[in-house]
Amino acid sequence: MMRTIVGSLPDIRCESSPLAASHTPLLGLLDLRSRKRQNSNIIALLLLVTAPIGYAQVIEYPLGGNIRAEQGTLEMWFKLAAEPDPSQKQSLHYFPMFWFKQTGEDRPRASLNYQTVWKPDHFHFNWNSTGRAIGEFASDAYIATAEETQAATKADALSPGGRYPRTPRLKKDDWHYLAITWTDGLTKPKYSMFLDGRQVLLTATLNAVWWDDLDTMVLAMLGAPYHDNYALDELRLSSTARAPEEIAQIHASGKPPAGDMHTLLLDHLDTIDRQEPEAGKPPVCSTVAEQISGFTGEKGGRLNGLNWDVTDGRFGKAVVITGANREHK
Ligand SMILES: [Ca+2]
Repeated sequence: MMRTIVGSLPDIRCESSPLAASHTPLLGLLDLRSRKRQNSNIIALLLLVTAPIGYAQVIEYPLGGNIRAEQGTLEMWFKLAAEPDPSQKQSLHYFPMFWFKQTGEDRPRASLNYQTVWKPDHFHFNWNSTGRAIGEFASDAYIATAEETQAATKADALSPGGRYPRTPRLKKDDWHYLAITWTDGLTKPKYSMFLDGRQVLLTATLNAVWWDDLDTMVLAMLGAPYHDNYALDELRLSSTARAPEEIAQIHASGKPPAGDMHTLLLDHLDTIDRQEPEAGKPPVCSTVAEQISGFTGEKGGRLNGLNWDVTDGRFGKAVVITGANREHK
């Protein structure tokens, strides 16, 4: 018997994902208070990057039919529940926000991470591109300090004449608009990142190809034990690398990205669908996208486990990925 409930119901619960309950012990290696430990911190960070233990794919979108390997744009609005705090010298945040992952592989092909590992009062956003064999970061990280007037270190590439703007500052509880574009995706991807309509990472050429078999790959929004909450809204995947001018215009318009001839996937995250395949089987929840390939019958992003909620979005409703593993509360 099939039953479908459509609505934004904060209390609906769905089939559990295989979430690992334990957190990585590597976190214990990090000591943010000691500059002398910086090198070992970096080594530990790299280990973290290549050992995604305990991360849960809270929202999964199939990539087949929904992304173009050669070039494209990923856009989303997001809202963080925490921000760097200079008074919390021992605070540590290192979390992947989303990744492209080949089913059956341990490591993601590419991921966007935010972290305060290097300095507790700085956000570092970095794009980690693993590819088939090697791991690499996309040039430098985008860094947003807690205080816009705060002095930055040379290592942060933010000294006078540095390459990257320090604004927009990322504030907790504020919605921010992220856009990532790529071209040459089958050879050496050229990657750019924009925040709130402004380019914050200059175009970087990477050696690692992110794709293999798109039909067995997913785009996954991630949660982990002790993960900060973050909310996701208005996800769009496009078949072209949208121009910086268009991205700025979209942000300035005050409207969500809309479907057009280049749109492959568009999910407002306004509606959750719950289906109960048959009695005794756990229900399956998904978002209901405005546009999705539907090759395998999907309605939108599949929602796994318990670590999500419906919340007020930048536009309409949104889905918030919650850090605590509710099954273990
Ligand atoms: Ca929405």
